[in-house]
Amino acid sequence: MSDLILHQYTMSPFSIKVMKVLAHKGLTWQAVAQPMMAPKPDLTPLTGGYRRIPVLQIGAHIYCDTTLILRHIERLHPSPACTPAHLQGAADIIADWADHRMFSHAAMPTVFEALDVLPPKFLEDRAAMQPANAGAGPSVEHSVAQFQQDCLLLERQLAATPFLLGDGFTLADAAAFHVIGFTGAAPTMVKIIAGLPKLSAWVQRIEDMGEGERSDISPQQALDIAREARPQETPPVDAIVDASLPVGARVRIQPDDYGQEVTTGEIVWVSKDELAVKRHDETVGDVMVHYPRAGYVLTLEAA
Ligand SMILES: N[C@@H](CCC(=O)N[C@@H](CS)C(=O)NCC(=O)O)C(=O)O
Repeated sequence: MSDLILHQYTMSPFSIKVMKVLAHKGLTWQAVAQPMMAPKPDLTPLTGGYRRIPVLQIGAHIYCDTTLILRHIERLHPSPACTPAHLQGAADIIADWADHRMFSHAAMPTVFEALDVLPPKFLEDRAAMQPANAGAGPSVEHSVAQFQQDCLLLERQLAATPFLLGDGFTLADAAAFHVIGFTGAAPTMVKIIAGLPKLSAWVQRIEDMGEGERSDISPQQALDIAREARPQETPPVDAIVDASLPVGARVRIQPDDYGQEVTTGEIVWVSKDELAVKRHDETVGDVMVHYPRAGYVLTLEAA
């Protein structure tokens, strides 16, 4: 039985990003179905507030955000590598573009065209995830036009190489694919992709990869696993001393883009790109929650 537990839901594009890497590595993993909308009473005991999906659980360790989830899976299962070392920086930069820029162009038009397959109140739930000063944002028409431009960039690269960074699948493909795959319920977006032959063939290649060796467990089983495990507090070899985030201090962690629910915990260790905090929850006991530093506002609480 694998100890990788992915909290996800079927229509979650960011979960697909992780699943494609699990497939590439041929890994066995367990899926827990979480709700598409808040509240998430079987998730927040683990995260302490963070509501976004997916979340990776390994015993009493909780990993938030796909950037960190995939980095951690790579540490645990380095072979086969998701991305060759000489392409890692480029893949990270493309993934950041896909996760933020391309996703922001795809999200609104897709959701508006797929409303009949989404739960009632979905729009209210997603509107509440935006920061108060977010404003109305661009029109649907503008977002579609920008998504088309994004697809042209991908088509140009895929005319030269079968995958975005050459002959093999990398993180760049996982990230771009999850956005493209998400638009599959929206006829306007499907038409854009269908008009681009190299992109369409690449979509099919990645769909054919599957999702690794998946089995499903219940949210309660996942909570039981966390409660019965103990977090390992030994810092990793790349832990650093950072005067702005001292070990033992209490810190508030908040996404800087959307879904800004706050997690609070005691700092156990920090590295240049990750933070691990300890929390106690009455349902699951002691857990350690891990965040990437990129994309998160970290604020020390007054002592
Ligand atoms: N930066 C985050 C973004 C995750 C994200 O936006 N996930 C979507 C689902 S695919 C989400 O959480 N939507 C709101 C929700 O599920 O409550 C990551 O890479 O994990």
